[in-house]
Amino acid sequence: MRTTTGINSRVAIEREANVGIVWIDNPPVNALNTEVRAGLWSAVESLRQDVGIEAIVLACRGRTFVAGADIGEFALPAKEPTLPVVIAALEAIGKPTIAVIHGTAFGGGLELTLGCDYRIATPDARLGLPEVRLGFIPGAGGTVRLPYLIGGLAALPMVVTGQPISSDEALALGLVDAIAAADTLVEDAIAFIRRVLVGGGKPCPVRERREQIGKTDPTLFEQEAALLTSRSGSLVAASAGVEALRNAIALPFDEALNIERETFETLKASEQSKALRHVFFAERAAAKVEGVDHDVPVRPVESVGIVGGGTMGTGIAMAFANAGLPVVLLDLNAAALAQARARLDQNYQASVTRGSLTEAQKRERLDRISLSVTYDALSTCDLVIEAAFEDMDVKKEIFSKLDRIAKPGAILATNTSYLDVNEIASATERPGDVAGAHFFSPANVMKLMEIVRGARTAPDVLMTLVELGRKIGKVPVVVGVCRGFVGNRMLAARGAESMNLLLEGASPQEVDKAFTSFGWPMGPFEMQDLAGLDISWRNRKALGQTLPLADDLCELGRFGQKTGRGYYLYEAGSRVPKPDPELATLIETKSKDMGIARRRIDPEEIIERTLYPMINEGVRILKEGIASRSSDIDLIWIHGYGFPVAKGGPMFWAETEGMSKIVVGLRHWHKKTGRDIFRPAS
Ligand code: T1G
Repeated sequence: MRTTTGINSRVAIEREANVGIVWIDNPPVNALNTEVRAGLWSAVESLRQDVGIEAIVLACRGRTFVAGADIGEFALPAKEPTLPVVIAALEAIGKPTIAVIHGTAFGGGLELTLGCDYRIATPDARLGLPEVRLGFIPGAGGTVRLPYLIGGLAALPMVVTGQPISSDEALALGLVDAIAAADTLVEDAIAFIRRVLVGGGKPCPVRERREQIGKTDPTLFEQEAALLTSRSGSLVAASAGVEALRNAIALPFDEALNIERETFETLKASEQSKALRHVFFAERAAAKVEGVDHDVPVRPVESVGIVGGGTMGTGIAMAFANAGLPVVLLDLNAAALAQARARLDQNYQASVTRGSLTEAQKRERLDRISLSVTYDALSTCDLVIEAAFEDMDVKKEIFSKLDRIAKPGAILATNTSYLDVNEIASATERPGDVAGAHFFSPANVMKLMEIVRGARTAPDVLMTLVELGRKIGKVPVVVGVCRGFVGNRMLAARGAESMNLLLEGASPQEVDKAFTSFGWPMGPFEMQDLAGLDISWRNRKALGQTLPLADDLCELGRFGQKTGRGYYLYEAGSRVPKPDPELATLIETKSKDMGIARRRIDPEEIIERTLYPMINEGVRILKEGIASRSSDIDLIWIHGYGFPVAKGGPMFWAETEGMSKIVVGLRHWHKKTGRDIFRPAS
């Protein structure tokens, strides 16, 4: 007979003859908050003293094993017992122990399992140390016990990239000892530990197993470490993780453990970590749509139609096909469709060449995308996304056709980047089913999905798009209707000033350098060359707007990489930007014609004059209710435009700089340039 004793509200002990099962129950993800740690510590103490108990099983209720320390508690001073203390007590319990893993054993969760002698997992479990993504290193022995168990080389990618591994991989590495089906998991764990008892029953703590770590090849380790850290961006935690592993290899166990904890504490207090934790919670907050009941039933989406076979249309098609959904790609122009087919093939082939996709996977994905020149092919789709030319009349015509052809209940979305979603919806008899689904180029890569809520968009349509976005690996953010929505509206504020900087004396490479030094993957001019200058030019012309210099470049046919010239020069077949002396002359002449005196402009001025107006626009967007939270704006800039994630997004960065500094800066540049920098032309 089994008896259960509650230790506190989060931890209980179940006794099954001579085996004690410690249950953790802290929904939703069994995070190790103070109460769980206190409960675990008491449970371990109680079972250590219990002479009737010979072995211990550690398991979790709910959907997952422990997903880590409670990130929400990090802002507060750590309370006793800390996780290292709990794990040390478990490790020293003097009886064989086994951790039972289902769902995710992440961070402190995985470290907790390393305090046990054995680990058993379900086939679909994932094990990882994602701490680096939160800006610190594991703080409860992960960088020491993991390499003890699986070797320094195998531990390296887990610590430096934060990427989890599957239970099969864990089994191959010796991180788990057995795999068991979910419905018999705990019973199998009990049977496993009873076999250990029969076989002699001595505990074998990880700290005493130095065999694998001793085999770590130092040359290979350093080579791999250099490669992985170079790919990590400027994350301090990535190189700190490597250093912690070096310590585990070279130093005595306790010494390495103490240094790990000190580094963890220092990094936890860093600005980078605060920013990354902000992003973690921002991503979860964005899934909650203001004013919409979270439990509203979503519409099933099992097939997707896309109108328009251009770059965006094909990118969006790939995003869905990659996630396993069948797609119909429509273009009325057969030649455009043939080009789309070639582009799809080329893009997938590039992944095969890079080694990220197998030939068979490429086939499978291509087979999921069928091409069509007639609208009838869309009649069975659950969702249709229009990705046609950016012109209101064109879009309205498409939506009125979709209204006639799409099945009842189908969601009709537009990928417009600027236009009024309400006006587009008015071309249908079902505005409740219409929303914006704004992807970012390249749509199969960039994670942002701006979901535009029209005045009449139905709540379940919004929730369906949010859920679907997450399913295909995007970060969906719901925004309201205005010209350019959140991202492009703020981009316009930045664009106007970056052009003025060129006219006043900065070169494109100086502006871009200031951006990359700030942490952006590329500067605004390199980005425009990549995207093509002609797109915004066409857009300006349609609106009767002009932008000095940018228009001049387009009139000269300098559209960027695609024409070999833009703000930079590109040699045939190369994507490497080179400064162009011809452009320098062109800019100087333009400055003279416009009567603008040229001067040296330093990187601080470049950053202030481009980012401050953008932040100012962000504040205005919040006041207008176009974005519901400032953290939504941060996500849009991180996942759609490459704002450095380690700075937490423009609004978070502005808070850390101090909003008053931004306002003072804006006033200063307003006075100095004589322009209304608070309301840049857009
Ligand atoms: N702490 C606090 N809350 C957490 C949490 C955590 N570690 N993980 C998830 N949540 C909340 C989340 O905010 C959301 O809340 C709900 O759980 C569901 O999450 C000492 C220092 C586990 C794979 O980094 O990767 O251990 O919004 O929507 O898609 O070395 O959450 O519903 O109110 O994401 O099923 C290391 C982070 C911590 C794991 C589940 N661990 N979490 O994904 O659901 S540091 C992590 C995840 C550490 C030690 C250190 C994912 C997930 P709400 P969700 P999901």
